Amino acid sequence: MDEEHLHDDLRVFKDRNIFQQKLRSFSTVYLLLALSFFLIITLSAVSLSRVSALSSKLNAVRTEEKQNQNVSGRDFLLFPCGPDSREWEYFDGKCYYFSLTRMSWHKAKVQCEEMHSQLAVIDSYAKQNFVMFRTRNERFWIGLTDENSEGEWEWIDGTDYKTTFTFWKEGEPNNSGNNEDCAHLWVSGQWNDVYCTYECYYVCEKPLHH
Ligand SMILES: *[C@@H]1O[C@H](CO)[C@@H](O)[C@H](O)[C@H]1NC(C)=O
Ligand SMILES: CC(=O)N[C@H]1CO[C@H](CO)[C@@H](O)[C@@H]1O
Ligand SMILES: [Ca+2]
Ligand SMILES: [Ca+2]
Repeated sequence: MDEEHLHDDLRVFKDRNIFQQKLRSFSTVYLLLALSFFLIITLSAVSLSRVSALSSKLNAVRTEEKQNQNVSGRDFLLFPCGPDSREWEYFDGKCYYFSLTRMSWHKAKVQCEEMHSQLAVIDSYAKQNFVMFRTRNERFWIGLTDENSEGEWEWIDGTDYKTTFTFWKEGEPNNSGNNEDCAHLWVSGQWNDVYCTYECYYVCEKPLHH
């Protein structure tokens, strides 16, 4: 009897021991789980803060770039035809060049073309007004000729002469000596025809490019 009781006790003890062991292994698993969870949280927090640090750095670089652009943008507002070229003046969406040297109409035409422009086509009073204010009473070639057919004036860009603004001096064009086929601004900015090999200043124009 006594021995049997002892055996029972031993069994209970064994069972409890197994239970405790199981419990211990369970808690190890839980501990590991908790640890990895904590690790994941920490890692993601670290990477999140890194990402935000990076993005704020990126933003700083971007605003710096924007500020740089602003400076050149402001220059561009002040000098739409380019801050580096004082020769080109802005008027109504275009850039104008008033030459400092004199030459024949054909040479002037080529000079304008070499600067990616053309001899000015004066197709409105506003444009005439702007150009003649700049040229004063000096003679300046414009892009108008009747070389192809006497008396049939043509703008070099194909603008229709017959339906467009004109500003001839009274009595002009007179084709003096049967040899006046190129037009220039004359006294008070009024137009005159003169022989094309005459040497005078010239006005070029080009569209406003960036
Ligand atoms: C014709 O035009 C020329 C300039 O091109 C001028 O010198 C001359 O006086 C004009 N002739 C007449 C008759 O108006
Ligand atoms: C990006 C850029 O064009 N930056 C310019 C801003 O303006 C300054 C001064 O005008 C120039 O030196 C930069 O090159
Ligand atoms: Ca003529
Ligand atoms: Ca004339």
